[in-house]
Amino acid sequence: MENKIKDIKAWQILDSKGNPALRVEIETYEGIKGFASVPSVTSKGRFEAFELRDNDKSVYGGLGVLKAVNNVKETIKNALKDKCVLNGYEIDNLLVELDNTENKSKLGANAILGVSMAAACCASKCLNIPLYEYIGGINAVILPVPMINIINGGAHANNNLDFQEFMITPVGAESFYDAIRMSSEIFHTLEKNLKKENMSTSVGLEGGFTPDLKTNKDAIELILNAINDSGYTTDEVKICLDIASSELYKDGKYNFRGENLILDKKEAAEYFEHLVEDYPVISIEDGMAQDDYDGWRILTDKLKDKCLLVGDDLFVTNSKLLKEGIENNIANAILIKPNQIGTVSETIETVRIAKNAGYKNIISHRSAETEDTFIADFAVGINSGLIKTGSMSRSERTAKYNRLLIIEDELKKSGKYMGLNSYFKNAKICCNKCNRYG
Ligand code: 2PG
Ligand code: MG
Repeated sequence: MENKIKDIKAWQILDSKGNPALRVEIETYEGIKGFASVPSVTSKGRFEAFELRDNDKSVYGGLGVLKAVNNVKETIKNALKDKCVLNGYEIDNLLVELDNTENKSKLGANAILGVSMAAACCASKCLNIPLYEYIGGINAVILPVPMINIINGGAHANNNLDFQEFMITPVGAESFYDAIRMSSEIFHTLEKNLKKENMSTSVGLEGGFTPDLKTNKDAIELILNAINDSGYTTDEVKICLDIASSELYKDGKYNFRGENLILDKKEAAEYFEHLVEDYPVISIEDGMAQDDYDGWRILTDKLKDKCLLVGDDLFVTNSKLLKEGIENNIANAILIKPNQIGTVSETIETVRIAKNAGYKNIISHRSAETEDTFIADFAVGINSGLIKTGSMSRSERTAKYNRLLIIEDELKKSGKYMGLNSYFKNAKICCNKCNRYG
């Protein structure tokens, strides 16, 4: 019975927003166990895989996941018992077949992903190798450059900023260790600067500060000051933004409420073009709304050689939607969130398609996270080169960075931190005005 599944357990636990989430444990006959917890979301893409909630309003406001827990403990356990846990693809295929819906609405993508991740984790333990090595073999050596979200806005904060995430990315660091040190220093300088100005230092859902500011540009300026006051230059530390535009899009227009601007798609693309010209912004996520294909086309034509244009709500880690985007020359990068699609192997397939098309992939956390660190290993396992997993505060965020620090130490000399090359092939640092690379 070597490496065969004996038991699968599941629990309702809490995520970082204090809502129910799912934890799964898989055990083999040899007593080897793998665990995984599944994150959740605040600003959901329209075509994300289905997250099964109990919808009983009298309990946890309807957000319980006991139906998903039961699906794991009964239907899924019955189907996977005695299967070899080392065969991740076979397990994932079985889960997809068992559900047999387009969006995993029968068993729930949370139930399915929990089992898929726990199986990968259990398999790595059976083989006595780290999870990243199970996923990527000896080829898994690239430490991702982090995008660290130090100011939160939009649906992730209770302030008046429209953009959801203002991130720093330490492209000039020499190692992941250095990247974390630099980012932590900048985060604390920003905190000091906010205090000096009597501004709030409360943090939002992803651990970034949530000051009330007049404009999105004010937030960028605050970050630039913090970079400078920490002794770094904008050659070493760049800026990434998640606009989460689907939240701002109404009747064909983009509403930047804080700035009193209502822009059509062409004007919105010009607005972003100016941001890239005026600031060291090297990545814009969801610059246009998930339904605004024309807007995406205009934005891609304008900025594809200057900046990463990342599809999150646009692609929802779905290989079909990504292929459509590639065929239509939309965006040049994809955000990868395993729970948007529902199994580890489908996530890997989407990454493979992105890489073949020359699209960068960024492994991402969710706004409602747990202490699970699967995505840290996953980022190294698939050599993604880029990760975004929140700020330098809140343990559910730092847990992933902490795991990467340990992975870097384990990999020793074979580990590689690619800096700006993770963003742009053969990147050369150039002047901040034109921001052209490659
Ligand atoms: C995003 C994510 C993570 P959410 O929009 O990229 O930062 O947020 O989980 O709310 O989709
Ligand atoms: Mg996003």
